[in-house]
Amino acid sequence: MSSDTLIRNGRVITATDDYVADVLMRAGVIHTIGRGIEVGEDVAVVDATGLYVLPGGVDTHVHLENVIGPTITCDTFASGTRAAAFGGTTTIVDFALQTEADSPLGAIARAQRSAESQVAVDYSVHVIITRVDDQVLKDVRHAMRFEGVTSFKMFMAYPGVMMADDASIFRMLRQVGADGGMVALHAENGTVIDLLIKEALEAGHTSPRYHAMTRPAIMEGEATHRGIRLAELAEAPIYFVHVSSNEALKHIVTARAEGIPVFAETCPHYLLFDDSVYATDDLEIAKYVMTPPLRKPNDQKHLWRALRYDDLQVIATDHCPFCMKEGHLGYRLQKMRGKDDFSLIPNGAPGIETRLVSLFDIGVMQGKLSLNRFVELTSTTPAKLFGLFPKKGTIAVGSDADVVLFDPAASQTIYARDLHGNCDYTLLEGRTLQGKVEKVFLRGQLIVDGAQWQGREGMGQFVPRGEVKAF
Ligand code: DUC
Ligand code: ZN
Ligand code: ZN
Ligand code: ZN
Repeated sequence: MSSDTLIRNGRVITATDDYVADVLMRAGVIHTIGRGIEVGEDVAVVDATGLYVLPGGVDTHVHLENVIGPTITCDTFASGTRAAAFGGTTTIVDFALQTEADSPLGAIARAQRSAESQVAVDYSVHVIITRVDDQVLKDVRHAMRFEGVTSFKMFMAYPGVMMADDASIFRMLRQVGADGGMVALHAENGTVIDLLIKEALEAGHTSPRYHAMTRPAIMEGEATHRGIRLAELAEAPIYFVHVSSNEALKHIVTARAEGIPVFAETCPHYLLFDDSVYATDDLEIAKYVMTPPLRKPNDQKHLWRALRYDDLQVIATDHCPFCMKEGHLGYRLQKMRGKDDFSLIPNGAPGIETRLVSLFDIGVMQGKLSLNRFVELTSTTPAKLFGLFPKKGTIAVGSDADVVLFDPAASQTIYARDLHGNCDYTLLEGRTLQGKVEKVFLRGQLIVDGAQWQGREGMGQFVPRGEVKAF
C-alpha cells in the first residue's frame, strides 16, 4: 500500500469536533481534511463509512522492560508497543529509571538504546528521579533543553527503594515548573504503609489481599495533599499518577477550585473493578495486586464525576505487566514471587491493549463520557500535558497522521490468548465489550489492519517533547 492514504467518509472525532469528512494523509502527516477530496491512483483509499476516525491514543503511563527490584515487567518495547498499537495507541511515554550509579541523562540514554530497535509506535520517557542534588538538577535542566524530556516522576512511596523526601520533591517542582515542565507524583505515605505491611506480616497475614488492606486510601489522600502544598509553594504545576480514591480526589478538587495548577490521571482498572475482588485469600488475587489497590464503588462514583467535570484530565493505563505463571516466556520472579508474602508480589497489571475499547464500552456506551471527552482523556490532554501536542493528540492539518478507525457497532470478547503483549492474563478475561479498533495508522503507515499486524519493530520514533500546554 502506498504511504499516502485517503480515509473516505469517516466520522472524525477530536476533543472538540464531530463531523463526517475525508482525511488525506500524505508524507506522514494530515494533509487535507474536507468533503469529496479527489486523489490520483498513487493514493490508497480506505472507505470509513460508519467508522469513527480518532486521533491515535496517547498513553502517558506505561512500564515496558522496567526493572523493578529483582524482576522486570514482562512486556518488551517490541511486545508492549505492538499491543498498544492493536489497542489504538500510537504514542507511549515509558519510564527511565535514574539508578544510584547514573544521572537522569544516563537513564534516558539507556532507555533509548533498548527502545530504538524495538518500538513499533512513537515514544518518549519520563525520568524517575530517586535522588536530587545540584548535579542532578543540572542534568534535569539539560534533559529538558536538549534531550526533549520534559517530565519527571517521583515517588512518595517505597522508602529505601524509590521514595524521595519532601525537600527533594520541592526542589524538583521549583526548577522543572520554572522551566516549563511537569513533575508527576506517586502519592502514598510510604513510611506508614511500610509499617502497616510489617505489622500485617507479623500477624501472619501473608495472602495477596493484604496488599490492599495495607495501602489505605487515606494515606493516598494525605500524600496527595502534601504534594499539592509543595507544588503551591514551588509555584509549579503538578500531575498525580494513578488516582484511585475520593480521599485523593477531594484534595485535587479543592486545589483546582483554588486555582492551583493540579492535574491528575486515573486508570481503567479503577473504573472497571472494585475492592470486592479482595474478599478471598486465594492466590489468584495476585492479579489485582497493583498500586494503589482497587477501591470502593463510592470511589468509582467520584472518579467518574471527576472525569466528566475535568477534575481528572487523563486516563492512562499504568500498564505494568507481570505474569501469573512463573516462567511464562522465561519471565521469573513474577506474581508468584509473593505466594507466601504479599509484599513480594510485583505491583502492577496489564492494560495497554484494552484501554480504548474498555473505556468506550463502560464510558461512552453507558453515557458516562461523551465521545469528545473520551478522545480528550485518552489522547488530546495527555499530549498537551506532556508536551506532545499538536504533533500528537488530534486530527488536524499538519499533525502526525496517527489515526485509528474504530467501529462502534462491532463487539468483541476479550481473552488473554488473543492479545498481543507477553502477559499471560488480562483482568478482562471473557468480558464482552462494545467497539473495536479496525485499522491503525502511525504517521500515515498502516500498522494494524483488523487482526493483521502490518507494523515493524523499530519503526516507532523517539518524540522530543516541549513545554506543558495546559493553560
Ligand atoms: N506505581 C506505578 O506507577 N506503577 C507500578 C507500581 C507503582 O507503584
Ligand atoms: Zn545532551
Ligand atoms: Zn506509582
Ligand atoms: Zn506506573
